[in-house]
Amino acid sequence: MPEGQIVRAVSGFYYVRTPEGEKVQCRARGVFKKKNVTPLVGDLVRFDWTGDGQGFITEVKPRKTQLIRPPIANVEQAIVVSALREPAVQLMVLDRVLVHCEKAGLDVVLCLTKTDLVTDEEEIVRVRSIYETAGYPVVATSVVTGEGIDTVRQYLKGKLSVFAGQSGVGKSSLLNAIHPGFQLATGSVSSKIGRGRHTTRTVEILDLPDGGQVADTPGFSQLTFQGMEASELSDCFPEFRLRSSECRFRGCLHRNEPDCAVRSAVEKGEVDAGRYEHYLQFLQEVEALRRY
Ligand SMILES: Nc1nc2c(ncn2[C@@H]2O[C@H](COP(=O)(O)OP(=O)(O)OP(=O)(O)O)[C@@H](O)[C@H]2O)c(=O)[nH]1
Ligand SMILES: [Mg+2]
Ligand SMILES: [Zn+2]
Repeated sequence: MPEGQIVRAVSGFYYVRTPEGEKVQCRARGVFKKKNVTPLVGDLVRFDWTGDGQGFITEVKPRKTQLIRPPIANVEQAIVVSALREPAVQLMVLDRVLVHCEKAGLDVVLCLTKTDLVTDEEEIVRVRSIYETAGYPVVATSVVTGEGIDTVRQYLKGKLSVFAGQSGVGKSSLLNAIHPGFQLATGSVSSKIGRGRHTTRTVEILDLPDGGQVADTPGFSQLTFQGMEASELSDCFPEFRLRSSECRFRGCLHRNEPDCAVRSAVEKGEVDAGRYEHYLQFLQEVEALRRY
């Protein structure tokens, strides 16, 4: 039975790329709906030919990783994209995206875009240092000056990576700068509300000329912590994860517990106070979701 990878999904159709490079338009059998499995872009699947050059998916192979937003399977690395301007940096939104990528077990590279619009260099240094201290590689980029583009290109080599971030932060623009052959549509940012216009509508896996694959994805607006446990949340902050074995209590939530290594690191300025505040906010959200 032929096999391949779903590289794109549009209104009930899945585009499966075979090892020979053929793209086959497939439907998924009703059986997946019953099992409550929805095939995702990135899934490795088996399919049957339907006779008219199309196929139907009969089996989805076990996933190595799975991200809900954006919906994609089997990526190893997330390039989390956040603009410095237009839209302005929103660290709480950024931390939400990072938590979701950590929960999915992905390697993360943080990309701060549109440096050409920032006159205050200090601001870039400040944001960069927050996330480098947390343990993330950070690249500042501009498609106008070309800053950082080659660095991002290096991170993408030989892997399947997903570009994730809010609408308008410049994911598709960055991908076009990395490989002009992609010719992805890009959109303007509304000056009234400072948000993107959801130009990219589908998740799509693209091949890079130097090896590796990238998925461009639509920007999302809402990210909740549905299905997350309080204990999982603290592990989604790498700088907390690193210190939690030093807390007095196992399963410490780093809130009011005595002798908490995370809180003491916040007091010493070794863990960013803003990240810690966001954690406390997320923890409340997680607890509220579990109550209802
Ligand atoms: N000045 C400047 N503008 C940029 C840069 N990167 C992207 N833009 C602009 O930002 C706007 C949004 O870019 P897109 O690439 O469409 O953003 P996106 O993240 O793909 O947005 P969605 O597809 O809606 O999720 C466009 O007007 C781009 O020209 C940059 O480095 N500098
Ligand atoms: Mg886009
Ligand atoms: Zn603690």
